[in-house]
Amino acid sequence: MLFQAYFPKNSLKTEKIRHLKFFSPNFVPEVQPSIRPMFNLAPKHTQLIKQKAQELGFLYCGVSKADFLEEEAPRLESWLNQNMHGQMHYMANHFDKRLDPRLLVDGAKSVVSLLLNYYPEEKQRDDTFQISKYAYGQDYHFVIKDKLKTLFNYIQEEIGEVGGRVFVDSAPVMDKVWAKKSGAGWVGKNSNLIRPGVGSFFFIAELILDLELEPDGPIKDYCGTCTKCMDACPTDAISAPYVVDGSKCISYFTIELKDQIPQEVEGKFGNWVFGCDICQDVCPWNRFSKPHQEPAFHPHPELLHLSTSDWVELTQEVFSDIFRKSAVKRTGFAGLTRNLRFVARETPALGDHHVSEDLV
Ligand code: B12
Ligand code: SF4
Ligand code: SF4
Repeated sequence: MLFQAYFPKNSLKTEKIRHLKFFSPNFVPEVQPSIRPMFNLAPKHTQLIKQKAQELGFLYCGVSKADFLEEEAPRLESWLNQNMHGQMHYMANHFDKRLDPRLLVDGAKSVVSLLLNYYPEEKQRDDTFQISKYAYGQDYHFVIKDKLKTLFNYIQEEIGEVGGRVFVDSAPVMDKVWAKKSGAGWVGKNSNLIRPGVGSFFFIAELILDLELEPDGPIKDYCGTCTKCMDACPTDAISAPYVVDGSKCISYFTIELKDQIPQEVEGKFGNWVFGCDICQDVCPWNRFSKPHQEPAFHPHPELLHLSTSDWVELTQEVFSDIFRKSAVKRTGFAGLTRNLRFVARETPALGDHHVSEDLV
């Protein structure tokens, strides 16, 4: 028997090692490289995690080695130096941690990247104010965090004492970069992660673990000569292929900016009042989008049918009811009405609906 060859039965020392180390999940015996693969548990553990992630409804689960993001460091630095984060001051914090997961989790060895589809079966009517599809249902932070915790608990039950943390947009982690490294897709010219045969309407989350796993490799970039997203962006926020100037993006103005929306972008928002999906809607890869199967992401039934005048007459009460658990609460009622006012004033071509003087 193989075990007996390394741990002769009547050795006291061996018995001690058996108890202390052998049953520890991270234990890799110090043997000759030619024999080591027999004890390499990384493939088995990786498989277990991927299988459970699929059961939990994630559309992809991939692994990368926790390491310093050398290629991204100068890009992030230049993005920040050009003030492309605008008033998103949190983006300038924790520069070192954002580039190295080992500074977030002691002894981190692997980053497990997970994708969760949010593409809705039914969309809002076209002739009214629009909110991004990602915000139709319940706030993804809570929905995904629950799933991540379930996955992490499962790992600890099945594999043993594994240290780590779960992340969904909740800490300085470069979600897209890790997902790209794990083979989930490529980062397109609109700077979103795109998965072949799926598109880009999904969230990204990760587990950073002190467990050795089998890394997946990145895939190729399939943008080719296409520039549809750059051509369609109404505020020229895609300042160069693969670079989004966050401070010029409609998503920033309508969700992140706390001040008044500046005059120079008046008339450029179309009918977007919370986020913007334009550079994803025009992306040819999103023709492959299929509706999600996540009940928590189903919209409040009233949301899909709100007309322009319903939006304009929105009260705090209706807002609280429709967006009770939604990410739209991030702007609050005051923020959303600021956006409605801005768009209603500058976009008269919203159909024949009368826009109330209250908002204009
Ligand atoms: C800040 C932020 C924003 C900001 C800034 C956007 C941005 N592109 O950074 C604003 C508010 C504008 C925003 C908008 C949106 N966001 Co956002 N956002 C984030 C956040 C918190 C950080 C992103 C980040 O690190 N930016 C910093 C810059 C430096 O990174 P970057 O854009 O990836 O820049 C890379 C490129 O510029 C590239 N690069 C630079 N030069 C060069 C040169 C070459 C040759 C190459 C190849 C690359 C390259 O390198 C940089 C570093 O990797 C992430 C969550 C997270 N923790 O990661 C979500 C996240 C990126 N957002 C997300 C979403 C869904 C959106 C919106 C679609 C929401 C909406 N509908 O309104 C829009 C999309 C806008 C867009 N086209 O990017 C998802 C993306 C999912 C996906 N499929 O990719 C994320 C991952 C949230 C999540 N956990 O799911 N977002
Ligand atoms: S989300 Fe809208 S504003 Fe932002 S980069 Fe894409 S198209 Fe431009
Ligand atoms: S629209 Fe074209 S260039 Fe832009 S992300 Fe999609 S494939 Fe790439």
